[in-house]
Amino acid sequence: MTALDETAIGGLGASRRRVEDARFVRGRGHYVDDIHLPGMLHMEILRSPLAHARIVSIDTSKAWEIPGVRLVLTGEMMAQRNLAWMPTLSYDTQAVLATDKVRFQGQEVCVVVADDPYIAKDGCEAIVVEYEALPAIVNPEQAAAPDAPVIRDDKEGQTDNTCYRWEVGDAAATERAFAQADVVSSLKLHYPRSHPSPIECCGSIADYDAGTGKLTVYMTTQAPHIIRAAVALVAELPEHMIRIVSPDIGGGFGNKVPIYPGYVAGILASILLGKPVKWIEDKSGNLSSTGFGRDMYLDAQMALRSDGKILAVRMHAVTDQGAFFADAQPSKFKVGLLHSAFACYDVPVGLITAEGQYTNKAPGGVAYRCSFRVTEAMFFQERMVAAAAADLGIDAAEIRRRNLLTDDRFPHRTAFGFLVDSGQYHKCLDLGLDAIGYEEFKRDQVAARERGRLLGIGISTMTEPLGAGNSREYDILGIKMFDSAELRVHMTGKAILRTGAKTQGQGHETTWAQIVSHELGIPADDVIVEEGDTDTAPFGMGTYASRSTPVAGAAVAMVARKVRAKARKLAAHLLEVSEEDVEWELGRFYVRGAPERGATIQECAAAAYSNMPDGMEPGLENNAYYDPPNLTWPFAVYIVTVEVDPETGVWDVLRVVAVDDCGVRINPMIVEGQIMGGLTEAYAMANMQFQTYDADGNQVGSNYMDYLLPTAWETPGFELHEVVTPCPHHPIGAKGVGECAAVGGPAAFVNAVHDALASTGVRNIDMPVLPDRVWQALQDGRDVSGAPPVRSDS
Ligand code: MCN
Ligand code: CUM
Repeated sequence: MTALDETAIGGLGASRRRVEDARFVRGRGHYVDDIHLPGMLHMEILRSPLAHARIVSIDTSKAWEIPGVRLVLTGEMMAQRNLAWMPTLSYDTQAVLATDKVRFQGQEVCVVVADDPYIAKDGCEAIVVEYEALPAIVNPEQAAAPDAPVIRDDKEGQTDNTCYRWEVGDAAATERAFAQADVVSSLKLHYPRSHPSPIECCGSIADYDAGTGKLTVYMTTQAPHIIRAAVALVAELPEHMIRIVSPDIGGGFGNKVPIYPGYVAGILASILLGKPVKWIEDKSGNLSSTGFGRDMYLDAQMALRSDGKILAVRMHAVTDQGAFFADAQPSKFKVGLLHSAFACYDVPVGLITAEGQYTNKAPGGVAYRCSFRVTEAMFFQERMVAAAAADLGIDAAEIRRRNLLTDDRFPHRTAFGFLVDSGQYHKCLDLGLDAIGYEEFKRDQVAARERGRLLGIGISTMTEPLGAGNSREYDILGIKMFDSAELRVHMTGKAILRTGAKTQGQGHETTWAQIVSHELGIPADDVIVEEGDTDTAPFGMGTYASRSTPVAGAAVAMVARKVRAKARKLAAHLLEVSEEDVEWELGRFYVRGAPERGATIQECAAAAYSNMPDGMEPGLENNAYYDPPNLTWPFAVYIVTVEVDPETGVWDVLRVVAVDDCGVRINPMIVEGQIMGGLTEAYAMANMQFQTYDADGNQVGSNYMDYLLPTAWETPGFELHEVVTPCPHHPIGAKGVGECAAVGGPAAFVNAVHDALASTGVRNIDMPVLPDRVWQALQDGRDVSGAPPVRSDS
């Protein structure tokens, strides 16, 4: 017997087919809405039609009269139980059901619980709410105006609409660097609101058992343990009597991290009625009230030497937070990890200032496929670099070559305090340029222009901090950010692995088993992976910010190593040698000097239950908590070519080349799937997804006729390339990847369109770069802003 073939058993590096797809592609997934409990009732939410209004009165009497209606809850009834407001993940408060005012269109005002969802909807329609309309604020500039109405007049001491101010960097050193600059390049832009819009909307079933006092909530959450802690604190229930179960999730993309009013109202309704209460959000509810990303304004300058060397950056960001500051982000950082901007470049000094404003819009700023505002950071960075190249008349690839960190610079401390672990940036860039045929395209572009055709090429190079914590710096609501895994090997060598993460489609059931396989030589098919049930899974902070591989994945490797250490003792016992004389190869221990004498991991497992040495604790299982020493820093190069039609402003994507370095790839096929998905979302944000507001605060884009999701028809093809720089501090050398393409992709598309318009003097067209905006820019030779309010007739 010799070591196993790792690829054959589905270990590290195997493009193993996704085990979850056996049920997903055959319609056998088990989502919240598939769960039917005996006696279950249904809840619907009445939402505000107005963006900003005082509530004069609420008359629910007609709803109570409808047969089948069991409960109508208003904000006032919630207030009697101290539940009208709930804490957010950013130390703010959010209305569960409105009491005093409504603060955005779509805000939750009442809920109705009934025998079926249709009766509940009828109940909502029978409620009469009298509103006294107030002026609506739909952008931070209006919010900051001296005479602006105070949106959050519920908050003691809040006299304006400012929600936070934050700053990082060295102001004095930045000033000095700007004074030395040959050229200062400026850019102003708006990263619009966008919405994760997962296929499955949010929902929950709260099931309070009055007999045992136990509350079980089945729900669509990416972070079950955080929800359990929050429910314990908000509802004042004992934590061990709360069980949160997150079954299959139909996509999360950050939308399922926050705590939504529907969950809270559903829990109270179940406690009051003593029955299970199901709430399943509809599409327009999801698109209008939950988890928006971005909505950030940038005003930036870059100090440059004439040869293209970046001397300093200054960025001022203003975030439109909507009515409640509900971002999920580490508590120290008020704009997430925006200060990861320029981490891949050699930028000696910089200053970032930021402020948030409350507006009459749904709570925004929640992460959408971005590790806490990193999407904005990288978009701003790459748009600024492109603008600087244009200002200096330097080629866009060349300016990156002159500023990207070289391999000998790692680990690199950035101007804003991060420690970037590793990378081969120049190799990635060269590979990408080569793949797209950069020089040749540039020549073609000139020739095409002479014939009146507008071709453009856009580059985006970026690194991303993935895998929060470490626990020294990262916490959410005071809970330190780490993760865990628990591994139990059964007598026959089969195993169950549980982690504190929660897959939403990323494929953890497939990939975690591969890590176990790599560490223990147990075939991946013999390892079942379970996540999402707080009664059985070990504590963890959940899946977002592409932290699962960096943190939970590391915990999987660590727990497998603990199990292997015990298996070694069992092997020594079976082989009748001392432990020091036992060697390991994949799947098997053997005697040093006598490799034919060995014990497989399965034989060790059997011995753990049937033949352990005297005095040894039986069983073969363990757990591991992993507190990462640093974030992991993947790197990517995205290059896009486009052709813009000067007559219509329509732009077509010609080619998309991606080079991703996410360290060691556990499952290359899954990694490629993640990159393709991310690029699709990047393209959608750049090209078509439009969520905005008119001057009255009416939402434009709360349905899929207006908010366009790309289908296979619109989505361009992607050409993927790989570089591997193992992460120096991760047990298997892996870095996160789940968000890279969505983070770095948008700038590549947008830079490409701007490159095509290079001769027109247009510096910026805001995303989505809609054809009418491009056309307008071409007509006027001027920038086009996409910031709200929009004309309501457009
Ligand atoms: N992986 C790998 N090798 C690596 C890195 C990752 O094989 N070096 C695999 C992982 O094992 C995992 C997948 O790739 O199966 C993504 O891993 P990771 O980068 O750790 O990201 P997470 O698992 O933490 O997923 C979160 C990330 C986020 S934050 C969003 S948003 C997003 C994304 O994943 N939402 C998704 N991708 C998604 N994909 C689907 N299908 N659905 C979502 O909701
Ligand atoms: Cu940034 S969206 Mo993901 O973190 O769930």
